[in-house]
Amino acid sequence: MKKRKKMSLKIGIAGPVGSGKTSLIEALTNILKNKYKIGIVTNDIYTTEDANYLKQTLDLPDEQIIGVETGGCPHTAIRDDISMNQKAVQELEEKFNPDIIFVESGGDNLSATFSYELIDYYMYIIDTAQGADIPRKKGAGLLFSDLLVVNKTDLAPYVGVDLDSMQNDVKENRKNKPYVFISNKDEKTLNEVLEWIEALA
Ligand SMILES: Nc1nc2c(ncn2[C@@H]2O[C@H](COP(=O)(O)OP(=O)(O)OP(=O)(O)O)[C@@H](O)[C@H]2O)c(=O)[nH]1
Ligand SMILES: [Mg+2]
Repeated sequence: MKKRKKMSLKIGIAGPVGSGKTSLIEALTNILKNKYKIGIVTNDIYTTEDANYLKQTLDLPDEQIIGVETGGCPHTAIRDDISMNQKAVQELEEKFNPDIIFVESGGDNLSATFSYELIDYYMYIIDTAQGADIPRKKGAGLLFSDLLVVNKTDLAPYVGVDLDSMQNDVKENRKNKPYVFISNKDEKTLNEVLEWIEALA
């Protein structure tokens, strides 16, 4: 394990419902866990479903995964009143001193963003099956996140999405900020996300 004297690197993952936030955390953790100590905080409105799923599928001690049940607007819990998430992050830091903590937002709409009081950097994840026009519709996460992830490229042909044209729209709206197109079903496409994380860790 890499030794860190400073606080954990906290990476937020926001994005619309079902875009692939939990699946991305699962895939990244499976690769990163051999080199870094990982902690995970998930947000769901009414349950701890995502945390329960990750506890079942990941080879991590259950205590390193905390499910926050926000009980209300998912924006609020990651941007305005971040106290529930801060408590979960602090618990992980005090007990395990993780190198990296992933904080998954509850599935939301295009206006979700993280407070930088809670995380150091955040990804915003959309997917091709939501339609090619999503990048043109903009939104704070899409424009300003530290990394934009366009997931489910494997589904593009089935939903009539032209990836080249979507890429042009993403490029135009992101200006100089980074973005990646990935498919969680194709592990090698995760490399750019891994490189982005490792450059910060
Ligand atoms: N075909 C395909 N399916 C994917 C991909 N990534 C995720 N999925 C599937 O999409 C569904 C939703 O993925 P999740 O990871 O649960 O999405 P999420 O953003 O965490 O969802 P919420 O937490 O409910 O907002 C699951 O059935 C995944 O298996 C991908 O790249 N390609
Ligand atoms: Mg999820």
